[in-house]
Amino acid sequence: MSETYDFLFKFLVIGSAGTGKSCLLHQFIENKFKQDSNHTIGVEFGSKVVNVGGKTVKLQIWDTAGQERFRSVTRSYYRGAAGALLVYDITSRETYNALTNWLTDARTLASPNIVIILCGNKKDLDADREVTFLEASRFAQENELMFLETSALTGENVEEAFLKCARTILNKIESGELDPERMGSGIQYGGASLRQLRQPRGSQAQARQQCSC
Ligand SMILES: Nc1nc2c(ncn2[C@@H]2O[C@H](COP(=O)(O)OP(=O)(O)O)[C@@H](O)[C@H]2O)c(=O)[nH]1
Ligand SMILES: [Mg+2]
Repeated sequence: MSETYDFLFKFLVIGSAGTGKSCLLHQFIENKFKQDSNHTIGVEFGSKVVNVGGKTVKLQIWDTAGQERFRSVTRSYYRGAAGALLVYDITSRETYNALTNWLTDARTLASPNIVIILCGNKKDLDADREVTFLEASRFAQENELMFLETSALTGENVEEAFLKCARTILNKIESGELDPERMGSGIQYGGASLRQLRQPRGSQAQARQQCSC
């Protein structure tokens, strides 16, 4: 299977309980709104192969599986993540106020280089809005986050959020800012790119020549 993609990125979905993290993951993977959002405790996990800038990337996405309800999201959950969706609910200032804590955890427990996109979810509930777009975009700018308002209900900007984050990671790999080989980078090579690495423009032939003399 790994033959079919160039890279694998580990992603997290973080933010306060009830912001719509599980629904965002479900909408991205299944292309539909998850109606019965039962708060099961266990591992919630999804993966999807996407095309980003001509590369095939497998996104391996971890959901908190309800742990955030007990303020006990574990270190092992964060370990080795390349990207994260940091979610608040635009109709709940409380979930917006909690962002700083989530951000600190992500940067200390995952990696200081983790690429994060801030998602103001429940965009469809504009009438009940407690946090303006402008306020959140300032917060995003100050904290070097990308930012989108999303709706797991209508699907608006859901795929865009995951793709934007993946594209940024890919750009950082290509510019050398991120090293996929660093321990805990959250990035793995798939079979497609390994084939290219094994045969980089005639260098194998060169290596063989050197060996034989
Ligand atoms: N109107 C609306 N409701 C949403 C949206 N996303 C999630 N919900 C609802 O918000 C509640 C919490 O969603 P859930 O995904 O379980 O949140 P989590 O605790 O962050 O995983 C559920 O009742 C969902 O139906 C959205 O984009 N719009
Ligand atoms: Mg959930």
